[in-house]
Amino acid sequence: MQGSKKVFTVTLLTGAVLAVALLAVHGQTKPSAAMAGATAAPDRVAIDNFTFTPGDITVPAGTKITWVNHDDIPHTVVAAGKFKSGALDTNDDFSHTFDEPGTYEYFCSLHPKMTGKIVVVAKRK
Ligand SMILES: [Cu+2]
Repeated sequence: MQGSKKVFTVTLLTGAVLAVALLAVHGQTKPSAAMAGATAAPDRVAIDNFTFTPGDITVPAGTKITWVNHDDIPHTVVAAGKFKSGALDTNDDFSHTFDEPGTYEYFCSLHPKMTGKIVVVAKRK
């Protein structure tokens, strides 16, 4: 009797350890999957130190991109014939929704060396 009770206890303990191990593995996969989802569709471009960051992003059609000026001088966001912001002062933002797939190169009309690119791909089903 005493012997079988011990075996039963050990079995329970092993089960508990396995359950914890499984939970730990499961718990680790969840945040990384969420992070992959977050990086797959960036929708903000910071303007910082005369640079668009990220300068080159790929998004699915229908994505609304928002630029925010973090510099203490004005910048603009211009893609000839496609979209054009006014002068953005510090912390001002400008948004444009990209419905059509294509490559959109843009620049700052006040500092034409500042350039960036948005690549819009067909929406995944
Ligand atoms: Cu500028």
